[in-house]
Amino acid sequence: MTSVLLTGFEPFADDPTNPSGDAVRLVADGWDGEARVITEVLPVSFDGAAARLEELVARHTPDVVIATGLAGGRDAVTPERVAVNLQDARIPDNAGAQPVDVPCVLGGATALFASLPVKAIVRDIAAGGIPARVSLSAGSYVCNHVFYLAAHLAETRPGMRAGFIHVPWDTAHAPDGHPALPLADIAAALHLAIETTLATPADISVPAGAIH
Ligand code: PCA
Repeated sequence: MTSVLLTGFEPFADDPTNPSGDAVRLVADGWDGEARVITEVLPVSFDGAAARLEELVARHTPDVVIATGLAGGRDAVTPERVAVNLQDARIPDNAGAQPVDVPCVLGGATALFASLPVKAIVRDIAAGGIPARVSLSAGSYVCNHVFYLAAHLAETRPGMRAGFIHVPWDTAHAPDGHPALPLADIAAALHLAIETTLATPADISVPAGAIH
């Protein structure tokens, strides 16, 4: 049976909740598809999240890994296209670590692409009435780190596809005046991302780049 590992994150910085972790729990509760979906909420810790991800991939040997996290301030669900081999933390992680200018994987490629069909995912989420667009930077904090490791693991595991989706704040917890989406929409978007990935072996070719 096809299996999908879907991860979110625990809260970090000033936020009491993290919509990625909350949405992943909702997806698990509502999943009725053919594939087996394994969900996990990762610690916001460079070392802790990486170790947990490696353990989960080794234990479950998923066909697809979709990691997700919060990008507070974004106004859309954003599948990430590129992971960079760089940890440069503006704030300490939840374990107190603040790596600066350290590679995610020593000797690894400078950057790795997602192997999810990011453009088809955006198309299908947007068709569901939820704002979505491809992102070309996952930053240099814990989310990028987990994304890079997932993409790195995918390189050594033929058949495994991996990527990352950043989500906005959820409406109930966004700071005043900031963009947000209802948690149910964020969960629906992640559900669609799984379905699209399973139905789309190769991404569609449509423009989704950015001029800046
Ligand atoms: N967002 C952070 C880390 C955890 C999360 O949900 C990030 O974008 O790196």
